[in-house]
Order: sequence, then structure tokens, then C-alpha cells
Amino acid sequence: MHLPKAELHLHIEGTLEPELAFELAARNAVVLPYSTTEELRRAYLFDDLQSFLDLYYALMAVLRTEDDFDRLADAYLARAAAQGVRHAEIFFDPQAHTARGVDIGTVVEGLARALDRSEERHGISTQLIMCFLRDRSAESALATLEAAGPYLHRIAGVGLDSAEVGHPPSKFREVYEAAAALGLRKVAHAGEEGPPAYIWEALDVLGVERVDHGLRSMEDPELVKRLVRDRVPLTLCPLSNVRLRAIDVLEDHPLRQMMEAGLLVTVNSDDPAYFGGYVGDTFHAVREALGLGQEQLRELARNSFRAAFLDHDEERRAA
Ligand code: ES4
Ligand code: ZN
Repeated sequence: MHLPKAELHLHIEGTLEPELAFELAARNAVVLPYSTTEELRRAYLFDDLQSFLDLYYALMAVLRTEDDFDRLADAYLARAAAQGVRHAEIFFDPQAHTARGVDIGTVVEGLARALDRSEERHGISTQLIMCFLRDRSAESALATLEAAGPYLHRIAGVGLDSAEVGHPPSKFREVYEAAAALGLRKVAHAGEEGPPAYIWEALDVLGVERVDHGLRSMEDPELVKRLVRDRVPLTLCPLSNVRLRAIDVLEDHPLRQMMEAGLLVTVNSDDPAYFGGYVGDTFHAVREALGLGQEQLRELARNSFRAAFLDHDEERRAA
């Protein structure tokens, strides 16, 4: 049986399964550089974050209409529900769509259609987090925040993703100040491939409430102290770390040591269509690889609700 849990680190574009990609490609007359789902799946061998991102952005070409985004999100929610997810805070990458001529309104309205039916159809409450692509300019991020203006009632917060090294959080100080002034929550990917200094910047310069990944936190004892003191949640994605070669094998993942250090860690799927599993599969995999007991798995599930952007009543209801 799956423990009830919240998923807090999930890129909706990373839930695009090969079968749906081909179906949408046919419908939208998009030519993919692969002829079968098997051939596409064989391309899912990555050397690092960038080699994954190249394929991730390329496959998005099949997403064109509101209905496509609705289908994508509904398929994720159905799979997540089957693995015990009761609440999902879902990332999306507006710039990856606007850059190829798909309006941000198409993206948000399409996702919102699926999200609006989610409680009833799948028993999952949802929020949307709009991510800025950090390998694009701060100006582009600001323009994206502006373009999101008419849809802000649908958006709970902002995040920062894509290629990390060379694009420190401080590059986006102004954008995060503007987002906070609009009442948006703040998270950012940091310490996935980048150094602990990027996690410090996410906290001190951007003022994030959660750190996405934070995998490299353990390299800096002062940082660990800070994260423990302030109860800053980390949204770990162990299968992603293996597939993108941040670690060699799951057995080497620092999850257990992070829990023992008192960090508020959660376990998430990141881009489940690409990394070999949804969040229930991920719980199963870390249990096997790290020998976690039932009490630790329960703690991880509990942490996911504590770290969520839910008020206490909602937290109780969802758990
Ligand atoms: C991502 Cl695993 C990961 N890291 C950074 N940005 C991303 N966008 C989608 N998946
Ligand atoms: Zn991510």
C-alpha cells in the first residue's frame, strides 16, 4: 500500500510519456526525430543535466494546445493518485513554450482544466509553481512574470530551474523581489549540480522557502546547520540524481544521512517519464537501496505535508 504523500518537486513537462508524445505529435503534425516509443525510450541515457534538458526541451514541441496541456496534467494526476499522492505542487516552464510560439495563457488555462477536476477525479489537491529558466536572462524572467499577470490567481509561486552551473540564484534577485511583492511563494533549484554557495544564495539573496534538490548541502556543515535551524525543506529527487549522474548509484544517495542530520527532506520524482519512476516507485527504490524502515518512510511522507504550501487544516485533510 502506498503512504499518502505530497509531491513537491515535479515538472509537468517531465511527465510526458513516449506514448502521449507520439499521439500529440501525430495530432499536431510535429515530426519527432524518433520513429517508435522504444527508440525514444532508448534515448533516455543521460550523462548529466544538460544532456537530459536537450531531449526534454525537444520533446515539448508536441505540446501546442490547451487540450494537450490538459491531457498531460490529467495523465500525471492519474498516475500520481495510484501511488498515494494526495497533494501536488506542480512546476511548469512557461519560457520553454512561449519561446516556440505557444502563449502562456494556453499553457496555464490548459493545465488549469486538469487541475480543476483533480480533487474530484483523482483525490489530489494541486498548486502551480511557475519556473524561470536560469540559463536565460533575468530580463526574460521578468518579462515572463509580467506575461503571467492575468493568470496569477492560478499560480502559487515561482521557481528556478534548467541548467544550473554558471547561473547562480543571485542573477534573479530582482525577479524574486517582484514575485514576492505580488504575493507569490518562492522556491528554487539549488545544489543539484551547483555548489553549496548556490544554496546559500537561494536562501539569502532570493529568500526561498524551500530548496529544490539541495543535494550538495552535506558538503557544507554550516549550511546544514542553517537549514536545520530554519527548518528549510529540501525536495530531493533520488532517481533523478542517479539518471543525471550526480551520484553513481542509488546506494550512494545521502538521503539517510540528511535525515539523521535533522534536515527536513522530502522525496519526489522530478521528471518521472524520463527518470524511471513516479513518486511511489521512488519511495520503493530508496527503501530497497538505503534499507529505510517503515518509520523513516512515514517520516518522509509526513515531511512532504509539512513542507507543502498548505495551511494546517488543509494539511490534515490531505494527509
Ligand atoms: C529539471 Cl532535473 C531538472 N533540473 C533542473 N531543471 C529541470 N527542468 C526539468 N527537470
Ligand atoms: Zn527539478
